[in-house]
Amino acid sequence: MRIDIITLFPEMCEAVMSESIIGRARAKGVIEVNCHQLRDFAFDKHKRVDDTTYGGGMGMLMKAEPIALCFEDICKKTGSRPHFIYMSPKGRTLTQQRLTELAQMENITILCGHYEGVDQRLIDEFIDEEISIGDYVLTGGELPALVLADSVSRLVPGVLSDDICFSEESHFGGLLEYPQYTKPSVWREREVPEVLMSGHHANIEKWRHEKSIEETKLKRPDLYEKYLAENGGK
Ligand code: 58G
Repeated sequence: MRIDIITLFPEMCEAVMSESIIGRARAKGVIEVNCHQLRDFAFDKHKRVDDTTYGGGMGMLMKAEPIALCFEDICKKTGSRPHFIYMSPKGRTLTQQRLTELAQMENITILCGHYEGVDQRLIDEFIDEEISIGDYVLTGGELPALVLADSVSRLVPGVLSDDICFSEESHFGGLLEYPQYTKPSVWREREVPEVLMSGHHANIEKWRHEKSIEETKLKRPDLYEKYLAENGGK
């Protein structure tokens, strides 16, 4: 998969996407990430990427043409028309389900907005999908774009090592994950649940499933209700 990010802060995006698992996946060539400086596509003498809004109001908006030119350059470089996503609080909230669909795509391009957003005509002409990472407003689209790039990348085959492989659905089949423990077996007088030390795999499975249900009922009653509706008698 190839991910292109259009931003006024390419170094910020580059830095985040160079660390840890994502950085390693890029080095291995399993994913390709390119961060583009939008200002390089502003061809007026002041390299303007923003301007005042028609109809008044105090805010500034991002101009359409630099974004269009940057995206068209990406199309030329990829020899394709990538799925073009705008990170926006107006978008549909990102879910693990949508991520599994996006992970099938060969090329995605992510636009990071600033100021009060982007000229609506750019959205109407080019944007395939507006995505939000949650109901709150940030100063820029970079953090949401990086959340999307990270969460979609880890679903691409070869990005995660076998021992940290992901579960197919979000929340482990509609439930929250069971509690987990590592060494030492006693920490500050707290012991690891005995069943986990028993080596009895059937009992361990049963305990984990019960804990998952308990945890979900307590912390996410909305998910628990859905789970009950789908798994009725069981
Ligand atoms: C209102 C305010 C509309 C994504 C700002 C558009 C982007 C939150 C999210 C904007 C974002 C999210 C300008 C700054 C988009 C633009 C950007 N804030 N919830 N802010 O995913």
